Amino acid sequence: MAIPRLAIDPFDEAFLADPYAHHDALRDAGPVVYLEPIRCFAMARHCEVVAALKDWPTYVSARGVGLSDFATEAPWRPPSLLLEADPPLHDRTRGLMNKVASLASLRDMMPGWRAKAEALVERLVARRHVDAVADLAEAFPLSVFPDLIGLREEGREHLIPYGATAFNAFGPRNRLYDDAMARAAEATAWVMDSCRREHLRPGGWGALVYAAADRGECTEAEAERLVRSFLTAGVDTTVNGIGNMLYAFAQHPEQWRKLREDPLLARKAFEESLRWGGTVQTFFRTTSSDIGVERETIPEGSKVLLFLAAANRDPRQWQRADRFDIARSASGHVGFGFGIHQCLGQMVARMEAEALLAALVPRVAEIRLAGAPVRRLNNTLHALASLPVELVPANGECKT
Ligand code: 4IA
Repeated sequence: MAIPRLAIDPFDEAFLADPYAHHDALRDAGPVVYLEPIRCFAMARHCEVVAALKDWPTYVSARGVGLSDFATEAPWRPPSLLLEADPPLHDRTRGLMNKVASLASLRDMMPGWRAKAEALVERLVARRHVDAVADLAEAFPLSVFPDLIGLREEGREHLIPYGATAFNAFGPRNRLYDDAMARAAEATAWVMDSCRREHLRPGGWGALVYAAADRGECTEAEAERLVRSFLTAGVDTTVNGIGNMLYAFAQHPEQWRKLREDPLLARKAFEESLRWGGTVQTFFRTTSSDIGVERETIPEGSKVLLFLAAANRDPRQWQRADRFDIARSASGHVGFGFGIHQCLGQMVARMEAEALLAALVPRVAEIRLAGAPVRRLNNTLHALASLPVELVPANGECKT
């Protein structure tokens, strides 16, 4: 058996508009495939994706986790000290950031986040017809996350466009890449400037990174770049994670009823929505040595595309993988990645989603689709531009 050569372009706009329609072909072709249009290897089965993510010495990140190879092409921005780094650098920065993004500091935030979610949802239920993207999926994270970091107020509207740019930049130089770069200058400049010590409020996670620099755990310049990681990774991801979750419930009203009957399923529901309709669809690694596969060789220095979202619906791993079922155990999903790079902010994402669900469940009987959802194409993210819904008010019949 040779490595199958496929003509599939996973960054083609038809693919990006409906990636799930193409995953069977990728998974069924073999454990490793070669994608002719982008000239790189790829894996879409759960077992192989997890194995590659675990094996960081072989599948490295420091040459970039997009299609562009930092060994031969200059990155569009200075590389991330977390995402685009390998041990030992990665372990030092990650250790520092793990302490900043502690569960304890998040727990303190939760009552305030819940109150904000409740106030938002009450306003929206009164309006009844809303855009679940702008009004919920964007509005809620933007009302809590920038304050968590301690970001200055002015210019926060640049956060989502900056995220969209960064995630498009992991793909090939297609139209999405070029359009993002053409519009990137202002948002990028604002984000870079916002990472400076003097622009970060005391007590926020940004200031805590600089406190680590003061203790000698990193340099001032590293602190600035680490704060940038929060701003790149923390907004467009949670926005679309929440958006995709609300869309999943709009498509599966019986699952929303199930959640209302048992609100303790909220945590599982968010995990299942990440498995079933995840935000981060793909990531690359680069091979650090020749790897023997199927009597062929993946040469050293090859880009390998990992289809996280396809792994998350691999029927080899999950029963009825295509079913959105909030009561199942989605644990083992790779929506937050896996291994040493697994999402640093995953608890932030969970707490945002849970605060929002806790506000919605008792107040909303049904999240009813009220128009055609519009996708926002992105080379990495499964994103929504708008999701018109009717929030059907609950009449106090809910158990909570
Ligand atoms: C960074 C994988 C994604 C959520 C991500 C994007 C950017 C960064 C980290 C993670 O800039 O460090």
